[in-house]
Amino acid sequence: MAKKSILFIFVLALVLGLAYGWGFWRAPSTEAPTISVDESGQADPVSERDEKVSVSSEPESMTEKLRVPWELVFLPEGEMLVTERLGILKQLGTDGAEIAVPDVRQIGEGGLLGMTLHPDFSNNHWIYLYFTTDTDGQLKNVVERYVLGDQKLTERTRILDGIPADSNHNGGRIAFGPDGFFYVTTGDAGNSDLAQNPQSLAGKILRVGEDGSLPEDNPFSNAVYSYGHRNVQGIVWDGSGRLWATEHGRSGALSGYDELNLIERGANYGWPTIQGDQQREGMRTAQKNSGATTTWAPSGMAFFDGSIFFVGLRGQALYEYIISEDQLVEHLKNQFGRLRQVKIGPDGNFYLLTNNTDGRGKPKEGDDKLIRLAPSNFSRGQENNSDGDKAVLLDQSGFVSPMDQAKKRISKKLSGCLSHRKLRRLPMTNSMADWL
Ligand SMILES: [Ca+2]
Repeated sequence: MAKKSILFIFVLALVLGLAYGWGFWRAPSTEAPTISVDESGQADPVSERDEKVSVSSEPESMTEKLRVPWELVFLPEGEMLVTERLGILKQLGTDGAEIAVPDVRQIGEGGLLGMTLHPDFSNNHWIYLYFTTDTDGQLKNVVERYVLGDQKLTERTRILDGIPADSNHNGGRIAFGPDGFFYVTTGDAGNSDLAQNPQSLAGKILRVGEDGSLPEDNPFSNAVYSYGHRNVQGIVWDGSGRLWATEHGRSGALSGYDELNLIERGANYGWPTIQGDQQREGMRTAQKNSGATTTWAPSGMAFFDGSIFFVGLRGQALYEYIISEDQLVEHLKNQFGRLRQVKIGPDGNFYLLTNNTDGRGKPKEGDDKLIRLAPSNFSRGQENNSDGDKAVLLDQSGFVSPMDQAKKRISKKLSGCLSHRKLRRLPMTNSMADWL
């Protein structure tokens, strides 16, 4: 009897001990959702990233076999337009129309690049295009405005002319700001001295009116808004109306020092005088840089849920800069190859353009693609990462030490069993027609 009691107590203790241990082990999964705070100070449950959209969290290939796509816009009726660098405006939808843009010269990184719609597009049908041309004997970048009609462009109007061009460093992103002005990003066209010259349109962010007219408060009495840039291919405004821009750092044997900058009117962003964390009076040091040994080759940007998202070409990732935490997170690393643009659609989803067919990438089957992903693919912060997300928290310089990588792998293995998000390989069978 005594033996049985002892055995009973022993078994009871064992069961209670295991139960306690299991509960302790399981503790993280029963916690309330992590609350993040965006730059406006408003608490925002991370789970809200799932609520605004109706699609599954699986990435979907919306359209394939694009030829070096550079920009996409969403038309009011639900279709999309994509620029292809060779000079084609491709309408994605039931008709799949292709519109040739006149006088585009595709050379190196140049060609048909940026595109945006006028804020009142529904009424005026104005579409803006940034492209490289050499029709009057000089290679240059220009911005033209057209009326987008039924599968054709009419009422051609040149808004900006004479932006220095070269086979590399052509900038090319265009967008309307919350102030109603039209912003244009340019590159130094391979001549870094031009970036520091406020009278040159090279290596700048430009700001003009919808017809190319000069705003009265531009800092240098020309189209220049900020200067000292090397090659800006991404701009976006955050929830507070602040302008952010990505910029390519030095290239060649010495790569790295790619930048994320917070842009202010008239400011000098330092190229080629300062790089990385260097400081100089009268110049702005980047908000974040990739460090001396890491290359993002950053391009298009989007703002979502308190974060600045931007894509990387050579970095082959979608980067997320969490503004309130001053923290950089890497998503989708090496999953889709080189990425040119990220946009948030009217449906709340992320849309990515790959850039694997211009000779610098390794095209996968169906490249180049337009890919749709639900925001739930991007859990926030290191502790929050799901196993499928493959997000990596980058330190100040963008470098993750091997020890940190190992720690991260172990922590992911542990958290993987708690994960409810899996980002599987992209199914290659979906077409735009299926989606529409
Ligand atoms: Ca800089």
